[in-house]
Amino acid sequence: MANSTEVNSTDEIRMPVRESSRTPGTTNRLQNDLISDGYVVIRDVLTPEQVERLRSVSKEYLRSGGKYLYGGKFQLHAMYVVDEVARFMTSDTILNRLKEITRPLDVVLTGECDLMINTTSSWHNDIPHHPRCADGSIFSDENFKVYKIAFYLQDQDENSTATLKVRPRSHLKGLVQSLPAKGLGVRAGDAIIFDVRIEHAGQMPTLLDRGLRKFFERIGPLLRLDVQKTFTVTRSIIRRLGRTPDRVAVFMTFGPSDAETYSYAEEGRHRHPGVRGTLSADVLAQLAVNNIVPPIIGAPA
Ligand SMILES: O=C(O)CCC(=O)C(=O)O
Repeated sequence: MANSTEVNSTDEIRMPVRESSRTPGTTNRLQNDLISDGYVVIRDVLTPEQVERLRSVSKEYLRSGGKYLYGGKFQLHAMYVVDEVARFMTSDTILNRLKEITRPLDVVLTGECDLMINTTSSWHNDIPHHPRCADGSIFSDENFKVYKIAFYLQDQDENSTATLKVRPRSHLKGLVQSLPAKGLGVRAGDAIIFDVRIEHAGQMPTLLDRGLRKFFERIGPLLRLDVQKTFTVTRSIIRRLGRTPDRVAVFMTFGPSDAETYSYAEEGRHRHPGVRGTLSADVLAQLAVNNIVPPIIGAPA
């Protein structure tokens, strides 16, 4: 059912919908869909002006900042380096949605917050290093509720090669290539929230991308080229010649304040021990008002 036109039941949720389930012990529709399918799309979270601003801040930063990677550029833990991204990702608009998902528990931000432009990505999940991935126990753990919120800052049709693809329900099964894939059609301003265990893929590398990367990997060391940079620059020339618009996105990982989220974040912290960041006083104040401790990954060891 690749690129199915079937719609996940929450695909049509529009802002500002407040489906609070204030009764303890009950779950709301966002929570139910995430638990069963492993992803939801929430429409119109951002205004066109917010999309425009976030896109321009991200592009401006990535012009000189970030790392050449996967055929594009990438900034890990972006909220520590771009204050406007931190402000944006911790705004009431976004935190209120996250609270709906983590309630009745508080929101925990793990500190993972990626900014990217024109990167490629094949099928994967975001927990390959988690100790409980090896024996598969993480996939049957119904208490594991760690999610990523993704903003793609351009329209991405469900059949476009650029759009995020998921294998619904694979978050409960592990890497299962036999499950049908679904392209998530979004408009700039929509949010996609997905379980970090779900199998997903972004803009897949084309045959040309694969060929170029192999070629640069072979000749790079001989010519003392930075392979990743050369690959990215070549792709960007090809994109420009083909008038392909930039593909820009921002991601942030979060979960409820429980043992599973803390353990996921700790594992990330060990993998990125060098990441030490500061958040502005305004961002820290906004987190405090919302009962959110500063993200674990950026905290001093
Ligand atoms: O480039 C994309 O859309 C995929 C992003 C992704 O795989 C991730 O954030 O884990």
